[in-house]
Amino acid sequence: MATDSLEALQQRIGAGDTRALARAASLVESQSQAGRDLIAAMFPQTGRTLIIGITGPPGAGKSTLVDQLTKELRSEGKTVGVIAVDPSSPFSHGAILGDRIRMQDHHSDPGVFIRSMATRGKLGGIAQATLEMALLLDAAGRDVVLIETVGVGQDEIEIARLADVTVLVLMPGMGDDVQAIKAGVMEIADVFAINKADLPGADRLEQEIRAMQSLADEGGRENAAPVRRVVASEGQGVRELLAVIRSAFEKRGRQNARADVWEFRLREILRDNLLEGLSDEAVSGHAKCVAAKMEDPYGAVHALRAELLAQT
Ligand SMILES: Nc1nc2c(ncn2[C@@H]2O[C@H](COP(=O)(O)OP(=O)(O)OP(=O)(O)O)[C@@H](O)[C@H]2O)c(=O)[nH]1
Ligand SMILES: [Mg+2]
Repeated sequence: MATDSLEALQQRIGAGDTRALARAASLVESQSQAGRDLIAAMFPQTGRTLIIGITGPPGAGKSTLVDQLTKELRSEGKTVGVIAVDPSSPFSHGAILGDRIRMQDHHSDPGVFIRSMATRGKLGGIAQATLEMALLLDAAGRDVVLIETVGVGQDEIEIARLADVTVLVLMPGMGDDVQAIKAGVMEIADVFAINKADLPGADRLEQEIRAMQSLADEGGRENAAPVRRVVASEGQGVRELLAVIRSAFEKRGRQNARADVWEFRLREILRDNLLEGLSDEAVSGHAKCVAAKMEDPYGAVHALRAELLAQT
């Protein structure tokens, strides 16, 4: 892309032009250099957006909550960007499609920009692409960006941590599932949302969360992540949840919170960037050699590094 058109695009995005934003989103989505150049150029304008990560097990009501948070934010006059990420499954495009249909209420509203993203079966990349999309929306002046990730595996957790504030959505009746997902997942939550509080079992779920928090008990009770009940399908408790999300971010101190988040983001970008420079075949080729004891692991890493350096 010629420099002048990149500049023109930058100006239009800065002015809040939704079509320019859609065009830039495509550049970012295709992980093109032009997309990165654009974000780098617009980076000084970023940092005003509150990026909220919404994660949790399938069916907990994340999309319904994203929809309700969007409604609430729009009623405040705030502009919103929504990124729906599916890092793990190539089969759940149906879910994302369903979410899109649900979000159609907002489709005629230029104050809501929705983008869904899925992996293309490449090593790494999705965390970086998600972050780039969030930064683009930030540069474009969106007040709040909501990132919904599906599932609670390692990949999803990493993506959730790219946000300024991470909300873990749980629902009653998961029984021992809470136990199953607690390892490594509970810690990422800045805020717990107990959704479907209209169903039986919300009390028990809240007790389980509190019990886990007191086991971890890192910074004492007042530092424990707040727990809020919502009925997303009815919009109940959504305003309160939003207030809690905002204060969770403010409480850590804006600058500190940002530096913490950026430390994580930089590691993610670095890792994705490095992996991006290598083909899947190169990595799996060395893996086969190491498995067959034809190469030691450090030799493999050395060879892969040499391959990366040769490109620069
Ligand atoms: N009873 C009840 N049902 C709800 C509530 N919120 C959402 N649901 C329903 O729960 C189902 C799943 O909601 P989604 O918002 O699609 O859940 P999700 O977490 O986005 O699901 P995935 O993206 O597939 O992981 C839908 O049928 C919703 O209508 C609630 O507060 N109470
Ligand atoms: Mg969903």
